[in-house]
Amino acid sequence: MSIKPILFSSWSSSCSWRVRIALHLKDIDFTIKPVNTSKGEHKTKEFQEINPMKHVPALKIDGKTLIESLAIINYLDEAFPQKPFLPTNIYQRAQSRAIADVIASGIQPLQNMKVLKYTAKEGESLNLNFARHWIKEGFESLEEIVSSSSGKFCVGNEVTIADIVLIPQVTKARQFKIDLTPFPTICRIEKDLKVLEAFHKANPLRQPDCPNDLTDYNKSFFE
Ligand SMILES: N[C@@H](CCC(=O)N[C@@H](CS)C(=O)NCC(=O)O)C(=O)O
Repeated sequence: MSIKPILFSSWSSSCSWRVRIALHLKDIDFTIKPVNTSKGEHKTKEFQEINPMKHVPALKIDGKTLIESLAIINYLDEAFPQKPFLPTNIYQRAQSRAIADVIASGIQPLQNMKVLKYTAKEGESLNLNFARHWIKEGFESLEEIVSSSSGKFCVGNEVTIADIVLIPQVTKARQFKIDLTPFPTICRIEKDLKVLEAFHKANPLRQPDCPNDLTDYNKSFFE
């Protein structure tokens, strides 16, 4: 890898956050190119050439542009096999992928800004109840799944792709004001992951595009 990878990322986007965690876990030095989704920078013609889906993240690496956070994470795992994101046991590999998919396909798309704008009722800017409903339901399933798969982390005692995807989603749940007390296993795993260096570095509060006028209340979701 001759040129530093460039990550098109938005500080508070959960999907960008996943890729930042993965890059840090692999000790890859990268540059962040902030994309301000609140200002619609992901919808410009210029950005559409990078990601036709008009989503962050995207990663320029090895002379190519990659899109879709899970595909990017899997690319990184294949290109940099040290500290793998999947266990060696094939059943646990399937469990790790399943947890990542439950969040990436079953929860996050239903809280995405464009969905909440599109489903908003008259007088609302975002349909927050829609997001809350699906996050809560998703977490009920997720708690059951991780209760049987987890050791210290989501699957056994090593960090896997499931943990990479879990952390940003737990914060999103908090931002959407979901009561997390019915999900003790998820909360325990979150606590153990947050202290790891890669997770600390990838935190939205430590990103170059994190606004410097965030209130303590808004900061508290990420701490
Ligand atoms: N499946 C995609 C989803 C990406 C995605 O939804 N990104 C959000 C931020 S987390 C986004 O760019 N949303 C823009 C919008 O809703 O307009 C991935 O995993 O990369």
